[in-house]
Amino acid sequence: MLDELSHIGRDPATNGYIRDAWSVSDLELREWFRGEAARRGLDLREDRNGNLWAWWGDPSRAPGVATGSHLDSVRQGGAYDGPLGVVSAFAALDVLKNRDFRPGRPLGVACFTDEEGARFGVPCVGSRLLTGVLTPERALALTDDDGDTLADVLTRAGRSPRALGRDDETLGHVAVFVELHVEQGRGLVDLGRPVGVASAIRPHGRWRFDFRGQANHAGTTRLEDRDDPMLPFARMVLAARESAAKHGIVATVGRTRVSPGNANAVPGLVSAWLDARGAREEDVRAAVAELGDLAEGARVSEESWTPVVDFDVTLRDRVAAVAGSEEEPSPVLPTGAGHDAGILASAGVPSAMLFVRNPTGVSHSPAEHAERADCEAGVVALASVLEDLCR
Ligand code: HGY
Ligand code: MN
Ligand code: MN
Repeated sequence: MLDELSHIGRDPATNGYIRDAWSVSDLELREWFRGEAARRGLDLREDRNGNLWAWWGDPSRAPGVATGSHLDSVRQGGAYDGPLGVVSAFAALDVLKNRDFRPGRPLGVACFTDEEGARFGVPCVGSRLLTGVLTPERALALTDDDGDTLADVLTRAGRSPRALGRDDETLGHVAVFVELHVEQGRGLVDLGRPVGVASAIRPHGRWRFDFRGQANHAGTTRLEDRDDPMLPFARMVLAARESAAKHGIVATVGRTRVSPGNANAVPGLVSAWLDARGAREEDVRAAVAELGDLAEGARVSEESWTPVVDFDVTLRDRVAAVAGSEEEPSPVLPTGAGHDAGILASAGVPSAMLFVRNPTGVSHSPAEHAERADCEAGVVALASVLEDLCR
């Protein structure tokens, strides 16, 4: 299945993936999902927010066990972040069907829309709308670099923008959610283990900084006459690294937009997005506040915030014992990466995550990789976890 997906949205120059939400590639990936569900005779539903659910059994009769992830990617992302969880979900169902397993409760495969927020800037749009932590009004007004709003894009994709919103009926279908994901870090490779279980998702957020100046000629404007926004922007980037080190967090500026972007002119506006994450919310907030103070005159707006997620301990330990063994449970480790499972957990849906070893730990890069044997170990572990939860 990973091979079947490998050509969709791949940039031949880099082997990186560009799979923006609701792009042609995303629509192709959604068609692939529908085909896989149909091949297995699963009952496919697209919920009001565009998330896909493929059920074995009817969750409206009794809440079921759902497993899955996302298919969209960051720009120039890797092949595993997201798709590994969706592919492993279908593969785990195949393992159970081949064992003539009859689930005691409905078993579903989920594919959340727009997890990365690569196009509209907010991560986990599908799960945040589903759980109500993102309002339809805010979501529909989100705008991409071409000036298209999510409302425009949904309409073009044949969806109704007015349908968006918290979806208690769909939430009610999910008694427990398990997301398998390639590890985005070196925890498992350093432990020498193929599969792990998430203990927590560290708090993290995204802030937009707008530095305004005065556009002017690069050759004829004296230095003392300049109001160049590139300078406070540059100071903020360097200060972000210092502040992160001081507060024991991580801070990244990976996206900027210089307007109008002439090589021979002082820019009028520099926008920069700060991604800051840490073990403790107060450390992240303190670092961002410092940067806001330093960037006086800049407009700073919080684009998304995800509080700490501590996964349900009983479920976590049950999953670790089943994914590993009673004698040697799978290792339990935190992550600095956000996931739909974290959004569901924060909304009160018992959730767990399985990680599959990433030999280099590299992610959000074409270099992201997972060994086939580890991917298969992940499927076997997920199948055992689903079997246990479906009793
Ligand atoms: O950015 C994240 O933490 C996740 O990969 N969406
Ligand atoms: Mn990601
Ligand atoms: Mn992901």
